[in-house]
Amino acid sequence: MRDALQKAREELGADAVLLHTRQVEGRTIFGKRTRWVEVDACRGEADAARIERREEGFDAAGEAPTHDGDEPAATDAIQREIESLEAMIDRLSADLASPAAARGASPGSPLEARLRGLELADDLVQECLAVAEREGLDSADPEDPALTAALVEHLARRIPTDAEDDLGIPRGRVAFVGPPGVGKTTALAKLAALLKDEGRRVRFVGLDDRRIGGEWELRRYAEILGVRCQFARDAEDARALVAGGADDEVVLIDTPGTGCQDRRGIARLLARLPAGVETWLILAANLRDSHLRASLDAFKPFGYVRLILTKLDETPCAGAAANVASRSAAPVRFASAGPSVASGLAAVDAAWLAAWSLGAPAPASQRRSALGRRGAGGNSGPMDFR
Ligand SMILES: Nc1nc2c(ncn2[C@@H]2O[C@H](COP(=O)(O)OP(=O)(O)OP(=O)(O)O)[C@@H](O)[C@H]2O)c(=O)[nH]1
Ligand SMILES: [Mg+2]
Repeated sequence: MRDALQKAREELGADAVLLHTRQVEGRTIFGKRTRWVEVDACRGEADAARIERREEGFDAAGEAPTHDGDEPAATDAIQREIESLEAMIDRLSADLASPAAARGASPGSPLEARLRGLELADDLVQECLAVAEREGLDSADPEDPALTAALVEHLARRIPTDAEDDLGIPRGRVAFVGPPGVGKTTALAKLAALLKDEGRRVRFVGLDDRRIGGEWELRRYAEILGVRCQFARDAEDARALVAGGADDEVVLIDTPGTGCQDRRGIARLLARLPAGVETWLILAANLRDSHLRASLDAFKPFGYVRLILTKLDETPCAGAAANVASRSAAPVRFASAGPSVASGLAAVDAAWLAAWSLGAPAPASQRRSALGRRGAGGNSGPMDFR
């Protein structure tokens, strides 16, 4: 007991008080039987009294608890935890109300079964069924070309797209943000390769100081592509690097992966991004639908103007493309399929995304060059990477 008190005083200070002790039996990692004493302690008599009152389920005379020392910080942390749990519950409720719940119900027609099989979001499934009914099309034959064309047309109208005269080819300074591992750095390198093919000057600025190897990956891509590459150590550095350089240069900014629950990481990245930088959100089509939705929300403070959807080759649920695209106010501008930097990034638009999600071929009129120009030669067509 004396040892326990001594240890508690070393950790918590001279006025440490022991609350509970209990003997515990167990084994060491080598399997030998052992016993130890588990000790609960706190700082000073006042804390001990407060803990006792809480354990009994009330605060003295119904008074609001007084805060001192670290308590406000702890209360804030608990508040944040509660908010994040509430957000999680909201998302789970939304999931239950849509496709997952619907999977439990009997899928009415063969068309409904097909749409749910593609994991199209519930609201889009209902709309497609309504279109089929309104147009008098046969829901028993989901392969019917007239039905497919009507559904592609409907979904395409639900997806925001770039204006004809604004192809969304990055100009100026563009930062790629998004959750960890979605393919931000790869998409950045793929886009740089396309821009270089068009004779554009490209420079990389790296802000990824979080992941071991993040800097190396960008540097290596830069070497392969013959692109200048610089790394910013802090916000001031980032401002200077991004502001410098030629006016006709495209500066592509690589950022650390930031989880949609990581509010602190998002705030930190926002503070590091220089003003005047356009932000694009990168999402992977193989993420769960609830994760995609949470990411669309979590990155709103960046004011992202375009999306890139990656890993289309890795997802079994084609519907993810229409789900993401229809929920985002910013258009999905490029889609990526495959890790190779030399290929697999193509400009896409609403019609293409709708066709992809329904497993239909892209309309011939939508075939464009890799960067999205209509009629530019040598286009293999984005649908080739299905
Ligand atoms: N199959 C497939 N793999 C991809 C695609 N894009 C990227 N990858 C792979 O996904 C992994 C992660 O790619 P990165 O570009 O490093 O992802 P990131 O978002 O920059 O990752 P962090 O910086 O760690 O957040 C790598 O193994 C890439 O080769 C894609 O479209 N399809
Ligand atoms: Mg990266």
